[in-house]
Amino acid sequence: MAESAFEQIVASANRVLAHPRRDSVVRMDGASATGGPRFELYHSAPSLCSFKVRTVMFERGIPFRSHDMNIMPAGSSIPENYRPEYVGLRLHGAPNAKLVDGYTGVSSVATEGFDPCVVPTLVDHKKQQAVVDSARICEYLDREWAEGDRLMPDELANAVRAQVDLVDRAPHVAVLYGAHPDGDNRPKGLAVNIKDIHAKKIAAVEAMMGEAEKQSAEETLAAYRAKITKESSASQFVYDAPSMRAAHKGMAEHVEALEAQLEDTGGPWALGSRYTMADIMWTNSLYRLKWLGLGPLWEGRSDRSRVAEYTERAFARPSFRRAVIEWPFAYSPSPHVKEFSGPVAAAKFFWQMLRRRPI
Ligand SMILES: N[C@@H](CCC(=O)N[C@@H](CS)C(=O)NCC(=O)O)C(=O)O
Repeated sequence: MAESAFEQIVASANRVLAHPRRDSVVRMDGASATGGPRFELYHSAPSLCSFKVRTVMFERGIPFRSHDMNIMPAGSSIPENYRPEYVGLRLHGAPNAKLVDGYTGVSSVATEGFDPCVVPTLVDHKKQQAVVDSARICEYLDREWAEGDRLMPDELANAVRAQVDLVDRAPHVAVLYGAHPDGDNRPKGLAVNIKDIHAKKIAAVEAMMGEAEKQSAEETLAAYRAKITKESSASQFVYDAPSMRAAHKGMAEHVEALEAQLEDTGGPWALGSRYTMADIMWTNSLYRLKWLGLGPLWEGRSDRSRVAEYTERAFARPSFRRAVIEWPFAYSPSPHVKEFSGPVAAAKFFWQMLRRRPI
């Protein structure tokens, strides 16, 4: 049978992304396994938005074909998410989206617009469509996968969505890529890795533009221009002290909002007795903050004791452990989290790097 137009787009992305050690099929215990997986996920080991989707996959037991992509510009290598074939796949999943046109320290489509050059992207071979944006992907997977309990049951859908949105709008990227102007506690290795990151991203996108220009690929060129606009604005934001102070204040309010939510519902989970999609978002957000050295936003504070107790439960969840803590190269060493601190964690990380991440 002839390949559909959609499958041709997917195949063309897969040809350029194929990598023997970073492509795999993730099988789940208990999930029905007939034929190849229905879903294909384009994501990256250390990306927060990818953590969210992977955690949903493991929580719901959804098998998937994994493309663990290299999204960091290093040396002369181009991040795989800037490849025109991959950008084309994302554009296919967001035909009328308003492209990103600035940067406020947040990576939400709702506040920034659609970034065509990022991960994650989901392909659903059954429905022949690409789904973009982590919040949409998570909701889509939960709705489409019939086996097991929903993370967004109908009766809680609006309440869950409100929490997902809250986490989505918190300035996670600002506090990752920018230092607090009054003190930088981020892991040392991170600072080396992301030095001048926005300028490097711009250079990498510019390097890709030549090819798109030669082919007069207007849609791809517009996508690249939007990305450059965003990254130029980001490079100013992260060096602007008032913007970074505001981002940190936003994070403190973010944690305060969870404390209030847990008080309101009585816990143990964000919406009460049932573990939902909201908890997947909060777990990944809080762990990222802790890894960055922002645990004191709740640790040792009597007015944030609910959040502190919540993290104990949330970080122990098996789906989160498999999707993030045990996923190779998800986090680099940090003195702020026990799983990734100390000489054993450092040795493990460098061993993984040697084995898994050739570009
Ligand atoms: N709103 C999007 C944001 C996606 C996003 O910003 N992804 C980051 C990783 S978490 C990325 O791919 N960055 C690479 C780049 O900007 O070059 C989502 O939730 O999927």
